Amino acid sequence: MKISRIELIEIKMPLVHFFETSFGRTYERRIILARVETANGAEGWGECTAGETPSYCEEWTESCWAILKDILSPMILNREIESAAQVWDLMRKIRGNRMAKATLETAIWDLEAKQLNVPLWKHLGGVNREIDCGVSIGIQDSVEQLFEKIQTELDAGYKRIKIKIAPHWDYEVIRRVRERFGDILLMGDANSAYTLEDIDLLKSLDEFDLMMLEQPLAHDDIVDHAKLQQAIKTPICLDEPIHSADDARKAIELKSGKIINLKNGRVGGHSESKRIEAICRENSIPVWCGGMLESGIGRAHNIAISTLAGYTLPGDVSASKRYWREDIIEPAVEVTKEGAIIASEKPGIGFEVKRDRIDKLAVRRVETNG
Ligand code: OSB
Ligand code: MG
Repeated sequence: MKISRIELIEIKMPLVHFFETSFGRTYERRIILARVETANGAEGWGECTAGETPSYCEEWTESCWAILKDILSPMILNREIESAAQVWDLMRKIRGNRMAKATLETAIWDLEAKQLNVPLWKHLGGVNREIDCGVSIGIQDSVEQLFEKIQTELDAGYKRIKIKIAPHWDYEVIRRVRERFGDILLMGDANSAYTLEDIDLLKSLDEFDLMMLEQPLAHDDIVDHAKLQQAIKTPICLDEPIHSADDARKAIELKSGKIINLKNGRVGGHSESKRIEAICRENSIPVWCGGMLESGIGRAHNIAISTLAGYTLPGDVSASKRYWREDIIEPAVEVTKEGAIIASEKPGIGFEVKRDRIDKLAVRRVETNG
């Protein structure tokens, strides 16, 4: 296939409720969408998962816009592309910038699946049409507010609750959540808010039987995490430092953690997610699909990749209405009363993209063709 047109569109969408992590609060998302098109009019959509500031990682909306527009789009445009699986290699000369790369890479996977007239999840090698869902609940203004949110999600059927933690919002909050909700599947995500100096506090969390503790230490560390894992019972789940299959291999070798939160954007797209899933499966390391407050397009890609065999734990991929008053896809992503999402049997990402809504939300647009 040949991509003859690439459209980048940035949209602005307010979240229905702010989302707070140890690195800050988000009220409104700035999301870059990519639409790739072939000469015969076939299209595919991808979403950039970078945040509004370089806080979760170095990439952010502005850096991704620049690199997508000036560097990556020209590398893809009018090139003979054998398959979506090869797109990663076409961008190999550019270091890092994986969220930007994933935007185009996933769009081309969608396009290819549509051309083959198969659902993307099947095209990626998925085996479980039904995926288990959990939720990620940000830091709240009060524990009562957190209780309310947890109750809402449990009532909706979600199978596991993740709460964000930070030094002002950890031991006592988790203790009260356990006391109030009993033995629900519960985990904490620190987004790198601690260091090894906090080892006593991190050890003390063992008493709560958390399903896992996500990314307690530095965003770029897998060495201290190995030391910490030796010292605590709670399984460590790595998020931020795993960018590639090689990173996953090294973390497994070092025993830096027992679980990986696998995010498409962070690793550069579906092809790298597939490689990481395979390595983790071979080593009996469970993976689950994380989220980056995606709009419907990124969410649909997350659903598709979550159907692979190695994604054995409930992920952070949940219903559109938890984030958006009105999503940019149709139907919106819904979760069953049993806390599952059923992947669509329609071709590609399996959802209709609401172009009108995207145009209404758009704050800038650029097109590369030739
Ligand atoms: O660490 O998993 C994370 C959101 C933004 C940045 C980092 C993270 C998150 C989430 C939200 O936990 C997951 C979601 O609901 O999309
Ligand atoms: Mg995380």
